[in-house]
Amino acid sequence: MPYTELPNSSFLDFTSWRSGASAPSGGPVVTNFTLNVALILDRANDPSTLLNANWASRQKQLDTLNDNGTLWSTYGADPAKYNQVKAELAGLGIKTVAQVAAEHGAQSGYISSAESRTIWVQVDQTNIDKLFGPGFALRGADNNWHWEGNLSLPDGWASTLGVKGLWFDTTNFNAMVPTPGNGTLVPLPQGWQSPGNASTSPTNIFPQQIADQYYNFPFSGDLWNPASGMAPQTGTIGLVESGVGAAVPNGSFGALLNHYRAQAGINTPAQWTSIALGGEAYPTVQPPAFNPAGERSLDVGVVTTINPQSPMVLYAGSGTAFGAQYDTFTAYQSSFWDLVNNPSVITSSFGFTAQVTPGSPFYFAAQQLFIDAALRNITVFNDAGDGGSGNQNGNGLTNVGTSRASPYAFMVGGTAYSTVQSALADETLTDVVSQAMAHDKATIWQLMAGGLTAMPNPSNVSALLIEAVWNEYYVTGTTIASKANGTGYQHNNTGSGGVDPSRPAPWYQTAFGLDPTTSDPSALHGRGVPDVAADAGGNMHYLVPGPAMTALGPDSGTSAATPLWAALASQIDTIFNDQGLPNLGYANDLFYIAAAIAPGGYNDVTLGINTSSFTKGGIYTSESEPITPTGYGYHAGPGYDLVTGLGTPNGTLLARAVSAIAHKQMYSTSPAMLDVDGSGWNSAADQSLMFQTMSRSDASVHLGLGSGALDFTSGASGSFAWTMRLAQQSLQSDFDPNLVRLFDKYAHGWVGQTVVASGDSVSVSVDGASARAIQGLLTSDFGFADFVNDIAAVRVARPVAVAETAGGANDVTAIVRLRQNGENNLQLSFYKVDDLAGTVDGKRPGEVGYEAAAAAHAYELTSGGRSINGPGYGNYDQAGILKVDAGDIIAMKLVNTTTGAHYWAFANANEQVDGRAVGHLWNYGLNTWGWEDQHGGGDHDYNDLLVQLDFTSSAGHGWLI
Ligand SMILES: [Ca+2]
Ligand SMILES: [Ca+2]
Ligand SMILES: [Ca+2]
Repeated sequence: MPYTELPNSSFLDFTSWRSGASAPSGGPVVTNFTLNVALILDRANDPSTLLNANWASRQKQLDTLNDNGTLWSTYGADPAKYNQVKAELAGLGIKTVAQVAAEHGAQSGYISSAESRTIWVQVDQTNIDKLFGPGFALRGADNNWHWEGNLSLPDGWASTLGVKGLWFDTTNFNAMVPTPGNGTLVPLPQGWQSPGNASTSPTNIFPQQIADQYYNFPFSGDLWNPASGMAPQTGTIGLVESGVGAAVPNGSFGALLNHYRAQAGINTPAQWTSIALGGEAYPTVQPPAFNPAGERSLDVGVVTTINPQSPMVLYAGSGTAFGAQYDTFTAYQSSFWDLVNNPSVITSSFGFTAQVTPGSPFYFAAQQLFIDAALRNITVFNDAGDGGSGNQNGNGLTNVGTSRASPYAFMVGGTAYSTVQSALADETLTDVVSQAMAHDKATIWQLMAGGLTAMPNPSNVSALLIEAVWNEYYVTGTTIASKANGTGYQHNNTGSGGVDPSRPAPWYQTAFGLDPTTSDPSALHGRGVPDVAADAGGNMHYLVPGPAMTALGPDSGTSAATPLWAALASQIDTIFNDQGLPNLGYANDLFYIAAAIAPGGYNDVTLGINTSSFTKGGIYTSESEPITPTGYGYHAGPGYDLVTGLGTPNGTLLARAVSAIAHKQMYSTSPAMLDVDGSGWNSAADQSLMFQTMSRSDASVHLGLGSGALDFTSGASGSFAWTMRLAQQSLQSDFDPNLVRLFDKYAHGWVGQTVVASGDSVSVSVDGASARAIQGLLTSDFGFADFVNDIAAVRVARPVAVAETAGGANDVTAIVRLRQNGENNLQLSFYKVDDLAGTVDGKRPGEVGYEAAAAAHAYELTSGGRSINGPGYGNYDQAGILKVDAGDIIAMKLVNTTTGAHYWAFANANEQVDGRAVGHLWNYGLNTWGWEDQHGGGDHDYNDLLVQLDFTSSAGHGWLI
């Protein structure tokens, strides 16, 4: 039989992309082995159009395909081709692993089906050349095999039958790097390599305390505690636990799990099951060797305490029966294709062959694996890894695990969370702590972006102070050794993160304005990793069971951050279902849109690095081996960064944001603010638009609006002019009024406003230089877009809210959140307008009779009457607007009852100063605005009364109110 060579299928293509190692050659032929191989077929149809549609459209398409029963005949393998490959395998005398197992009256732990496009087969020394071509042989020593050249397959298998992917279930194909390598030494500073991980008083608490107290998860208190009878039934979470499953050396896993839950205050039994058809086993390894059982116990501990009502399914993968070696690929497949338990969320802290060459059959296998999860509507969380910028791969470059960095999975990085108590005992935080305790404004400003909600105070020991990159590397002389475990660059001490140059940045990163580029000399572009992050050790650890599910102790790693995020996604699924929405499924784009329109949903990590690139050989020592640090890495910074992604969660604010986005995509037909075409942005409606200017110095703003223009000069923004993140954070009831008042009276620039016609072009330039709406595609659906150049940012925004209600329902209660940062007495009312220009009963804003028309259409409030009083200087209050219908356009009016002045959201209804109508409103993102309560714009701080309208949280049980 003739064979065809597969391009890019060398041993190094499977194990060692970008390693710089020479291809292995020679060595004895392995003469006695069993190897299980996955043959992976192409899909019958290309799912790109479905996957590239927005979230709601994907959900609708999947719903239709599932209802028709055609999802897998469309996007699985062509059954005829699949069966043809099986027939030809039989002709070659190659058995599937399922056949081998059946001969023993058993089932294997593998997934083989036309839907999964996978056929797991077994070969040995007698027939491996029938699969991979005449003369093919495995070579090498025990446990360290290789092959020479490329693989081949029988003619037509790749080209006609679509066998495009291959994977191996073996631990005998190992990654290679040159020894010694030729990296250029970049000497390391002595001591701690990154701040915020050195506390002598770390916080060790149960995972649900971390989720509740520090990440504000939606289900806490009675909604968390199963004994209350009020805790919602959260969905099934799948845990990838390759090989180990639920194995324990002594006792029963279930009893030990329930004992741990009781220690954590959960007095109901866990629901759990283990899927391990090929067996599960308790490994015997000595620290610091990686113990998969410890990983398992960490995952289980985090999930079962944060979501005590979520059934857990542990996936051991192929196990060890019938030649299996429980490669994590097999455990992922078990979890994605579990049609019995149907987990809606999967978490994996287990990796597989990381450095896989793009364009290889191995890359195809891994890439398509995660598309299966997206098509099964499963949300996948993968740990970014614990090896820093080098990802424990000694090629001298920065690396991420390319095989698992799917755009259809969330990659989770690691931070180190410091309470006040931990920070006070951390020598690397001395400066920031003393500045914070002295209430230094610049320091507190940065800490608030990181989620600080209480004024720093040495006696408030358990409050958040700062969250930094998780990085426990410590250098003494030329020895790199974590103080906790003595290990260095080749072990688990800092969050991995960087750029996956094997694939382009996904559209949601590009639309977010990112162009992730490796910091090593190759400067390659690609997918940024991670997407999100959470506490992974350093100054805060998770109290979880040990490897044997017995001794309670602190543990950490991105392996802890990942199940924490999975638990949050499961809570959001529960809320979505309660609000009539489907599960999140593949939802990375929703979470990037949330970051663009509702950044208060994330704590921005801005401190720390993950540098750990290296080559083998040299004068430094890591794990008793000589290495050469090469100094390439990534640092946290404002906004998205390549160590902590979008940041760590403010779970409740994030859930509110993704709920609003999901309902909007699913049910709203109202126009975006701006549309984009080849020539630029255009107004998508007749509408009143505000033009808010933020700049470091005076700026001349020129707006091109159709055939007209609007020009104005804006003053410099104050150092602490409010950001949309702070405005949204301040609209939490427990946000400290002292923080609010500390940052009062910092001016914004000028806000211009005019009515723009549908179809009019909208362009912005500042000081003669054009500005780009970098995130406009993500934000314009939600009523604003920021045009940015080197000089200034001009936010184009609507002054009104469009009621995009849950399920598109009428007659709902909209939640109103208020925070006051003005000293006068204020009163706010809401009224329904007829169009986006603010017209009421034919009266335009500022026309005679407008005030009476607006009053006639004022909404009734849950607090009684048709206006609500400001809560007082620094304070918070919450109310509801009654009888809001889907699509209502809602405008606001502010009365300063101290001065008697009335202000409108439409500048031309307000006073004029120097011939210019004064804008009194400022947009702070998703249905959030701030008022300026003084004549002429006063101090221009636009935070005298912050107002947020929330149209979806009252749906269902109202868990997000
Ligand atoms: Ca950041
Ligand atoms: Ca003011
Ligand atoms: Ca103010």
